[in-house]
Amino acid sequence: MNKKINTDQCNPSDIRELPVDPDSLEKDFDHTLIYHLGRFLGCNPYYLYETLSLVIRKRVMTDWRNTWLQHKKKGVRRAYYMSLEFLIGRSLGNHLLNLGIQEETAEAMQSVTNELERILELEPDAGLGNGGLGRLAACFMDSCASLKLPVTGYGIRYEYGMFRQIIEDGRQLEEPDHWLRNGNPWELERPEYIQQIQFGGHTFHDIDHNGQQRVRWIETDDVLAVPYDVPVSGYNNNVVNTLRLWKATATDLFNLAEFNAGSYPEAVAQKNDAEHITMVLYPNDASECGKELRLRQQYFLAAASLKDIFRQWDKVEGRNYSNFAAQNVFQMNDTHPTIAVAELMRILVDEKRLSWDKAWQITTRTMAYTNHTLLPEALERWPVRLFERLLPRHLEIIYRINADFLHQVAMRWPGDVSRMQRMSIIEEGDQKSVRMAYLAIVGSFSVNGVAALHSALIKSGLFHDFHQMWPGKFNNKTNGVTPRRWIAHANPLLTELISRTIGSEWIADLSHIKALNGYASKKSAKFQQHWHQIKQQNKQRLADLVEQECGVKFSIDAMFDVQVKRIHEYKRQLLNVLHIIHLYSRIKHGDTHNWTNRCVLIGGKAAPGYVMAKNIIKLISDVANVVNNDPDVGDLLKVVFFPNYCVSSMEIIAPGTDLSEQISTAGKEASGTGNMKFMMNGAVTIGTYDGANIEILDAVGEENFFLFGLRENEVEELRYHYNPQALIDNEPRLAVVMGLLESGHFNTYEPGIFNDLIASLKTPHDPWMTLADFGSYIDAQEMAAAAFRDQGHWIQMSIRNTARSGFFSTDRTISDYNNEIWKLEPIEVQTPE
Ligand code: 26Q
Repeated sequence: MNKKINTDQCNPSDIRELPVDPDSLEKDFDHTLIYHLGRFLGCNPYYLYETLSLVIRKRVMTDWRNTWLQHKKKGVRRAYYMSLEFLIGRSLGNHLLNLGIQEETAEAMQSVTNELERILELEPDAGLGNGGLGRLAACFMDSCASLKLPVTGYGIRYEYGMFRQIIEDGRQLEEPDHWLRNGNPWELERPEYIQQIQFGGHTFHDIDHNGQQRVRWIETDDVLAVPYDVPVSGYNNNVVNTLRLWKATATDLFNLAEFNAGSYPEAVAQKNDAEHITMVLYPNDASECGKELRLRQQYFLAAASLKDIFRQWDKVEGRNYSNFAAQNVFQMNDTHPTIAVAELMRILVDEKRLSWDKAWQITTRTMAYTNHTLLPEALERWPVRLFERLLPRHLEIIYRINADFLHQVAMRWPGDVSRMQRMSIIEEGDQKSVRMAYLAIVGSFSVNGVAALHSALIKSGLFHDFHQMWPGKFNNKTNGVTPRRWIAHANPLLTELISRTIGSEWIADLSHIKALNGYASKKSAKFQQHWHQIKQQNKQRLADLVEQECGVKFSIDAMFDVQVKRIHEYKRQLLNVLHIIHLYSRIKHGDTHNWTNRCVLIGGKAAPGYVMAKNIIKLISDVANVVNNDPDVGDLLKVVFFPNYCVSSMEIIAPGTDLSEQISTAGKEASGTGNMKFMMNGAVTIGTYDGANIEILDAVGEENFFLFGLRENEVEELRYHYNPQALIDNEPRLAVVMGLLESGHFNTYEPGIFNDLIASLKTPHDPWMTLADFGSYIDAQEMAAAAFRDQGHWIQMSIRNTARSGFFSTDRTISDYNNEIWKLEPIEVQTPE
């Protein structure tokens, strides 16, 4: 075979690295624009973005290819991050940073624009995720590449990502996010690796010619999975890892019966059905949805990814799986891909013909599960009836797994029937269902939570029985965020100051950022002045965005007080609103001595079916409306609901924030990661003792953090005698706030529209116990306001927050995953001559 066209034997030095000097980039830009896109300067500026992306994509190709060749060498242990969500955001700016060609590119683009920034803004966000869990997956991919670890991401290429949020008359409307409309220069379709995925049908048990039991899954409705690869560049290290996203299409085998019956269009229309599987991301981020299409998505991802891994394995190793567990590890991002446990068993037993025990050994040595929630209502359960119809073979496998498991439980706790019922993977009842979290725990060698408190609560509460059975399985991996996107890319001014002051090692190893501590004392007045100037510039950038999006003017001398995250009762945006109403009422009463001007920004999406969350948005908007238009208020207080909060808006919001709101009911927020982005950018946190806030507090010290509220154990204790009415009666500030809220003052046109919200605050059964924390929240806000008036001191707190954020880099998180779970060796990728 001609060596030049045999891509599998292609030698790294065969592919030349393309030049990255400004002159070459400019020439390639012109050439690509004209000869590839067939357009000219002066075209729609989107094409300039597309052209530049293609030019930069060519610059990652060599490293991408070389990294791939290194990873597929025999004997390289690899990890696979399986996630229904990868909330990537924009890519072009991130690649420029990682490749170290920001300046060269800006210079090359001089003849087109002197504001490269404007071109980068034309890239649509890849919003393939809901929130924290999806963004975490994206930060993990960045850190894996930057740490040179052979990790491949597997996900779904949703045609429509997270919906676009429009605010009309204070209410959320959802618009479809057709992010692929203009194509996606960052993906590479790989039809050569298509997989066929089965659904439905039934099982057929017989005996093979060796007298062995054999199960066939037959008469299924099949769908094709087409992989689209997205490059993930490491920071300054020649590594480019792969995120492989699957799209569903119809098999070319049309229904012949329909064909012959003359129903050609009906037969072709099946294509549509297949493509529905990857059409849209489910926008519920914390409740089970029980929809068949969702389970189809989950199985589609698990099956396509495992088949892809076996395709590669069989090519190199043949049908010998004795080393499979030594060389492969799957990290499941929550229970969403957990059907992979049953699918791996099916492949090993039914297709590869291993014994059940051998297969189970391999499965439980390769699977690892990360839990992201403590809310019991968010644990996924699927009706057994649905499994019977969609995945009949997997249901049999799950039953067998459960029988073996319950046998173990019975051996350990003889006669403890209630424990068996509690721990069973199958939940009995009028609607039998499969508890996916239990399947994940039983099928995995590692189960981790995402912050210290969360991991402790998993062991003592949610999964207590399982922890008793297998204490060694359970561990903590405190979340992080990537400092490349969240400081170096999002905050170029601060990046320049930090690097000029302590060198630039912090970008690749954030533990170096602690050197900034030395600049937080009185001696470093000059540095602090620079720090302040940069914060003011970032606040202006945010203020401009707020004016453009909300039509409200923020003055940068006010404190920028920000809460951005999904809208949820447990995250307690309502508590924030109560504080706003408290401030408003103080203004109306002339109680403004020692005042700190504030601009409050709240943003986030509500799940479309979550009525309460949508009401919260309406309340915030209505309160904002009254506050912003009251002449008595003026600059003392401004409030906005920021529409369509997403990754690219956070890149502007975090650097411009003074005060970061992390105010969930203690014990409910698994970790939080927005809290870390704010901290890195020098915001000070006001927060409860919850999730990773605790570790942030630990890192910065109480003097640089506004802590308030009940602890997790106090919340649980109070539940038995929670009396919100007594709190209102005994706390005049709260009585005033509730009075104003109940008076209809914030929406005189629609009396009673907030009755449900008010009732949720006042019921003794309020699970989030919002009013219990009101007093201490207001006190903490007062302290924050006072602290902000001493700007010199505030700046020092700000610097200390950034300086002590080193632990919250996903490089640290991923090192922990690797040292304790994955155990991969970093793989060097050399630059070719
Ligand atoms: C489940 C079933 C059907 C449809 C949708 C879902 C679904 C989708 C997304 C359920 C949950 C999610 C996302 C959860 C999430 O983002 N959790 C957050 O994860 C972060 C990263 O670990 C933590 O920091 C947050 O505390 C946690 O809330």
